[in-house]
Amino acid sequence: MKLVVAVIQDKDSGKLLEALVEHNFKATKLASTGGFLKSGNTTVLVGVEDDKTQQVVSIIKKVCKAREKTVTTMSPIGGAVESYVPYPVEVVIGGATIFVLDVAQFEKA
Ligand code: 2BA
Repeated sequence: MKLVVAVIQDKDSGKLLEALVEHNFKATKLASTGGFLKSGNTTVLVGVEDDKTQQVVSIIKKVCKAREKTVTTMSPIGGAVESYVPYPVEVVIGGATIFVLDVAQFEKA
C-alpha cells in the first residue's frame, strides 16, 4: 500500500476530491500553509493499493493546475536597510507537489 501526499492549491481541492471519490478512492483533505508564501494551501492524503498509485497521481496532475501569483516582498532602497519598498514578484505555484510513501501498516479500528 502507498500513501499519496499532495500539496495543492485551495482552488483545486473541491474538484480533486470529487474526482477521487468518483473513481472510488478514499481521501482526506488537510488545511496547510506553504513555507515560502506563508499562505494557505491544501494537503490531500490518499491511501491506495500499489497498482492504483499511478491512477491517483494522474488524476491529481489532470485536475490541479499551475498558476502565477503576484507576491509583494519588501526590497531595500539604495542599500539602506531602514528604507524598504513593496516590490511585486511573480511566483509560479505548481499544480501539485506529490509525494508517494510506502505504508508499513494500515489498520482501521
Ligand atoms: P510555498 O512554500 O508557499 O511555495 C509556493 C511557491 O513559491 C512554490 O511553488 C515555488 O514556486 C515558490 N518557492 C518556494 N520556495 C521558494 C524559494 N526558496 N525561492 C523561490 N521561490 C520559491 P511549488 O514549488 O509548486 O510549491 C507549492 C507548495 O507545495 C509550497 O508552498 C509548499 O507548501 C509545498 N511544497 C513544495 N515543495 C515541497 C517540499 N519539498 N516539501 C514539502 N512541501 C513542499
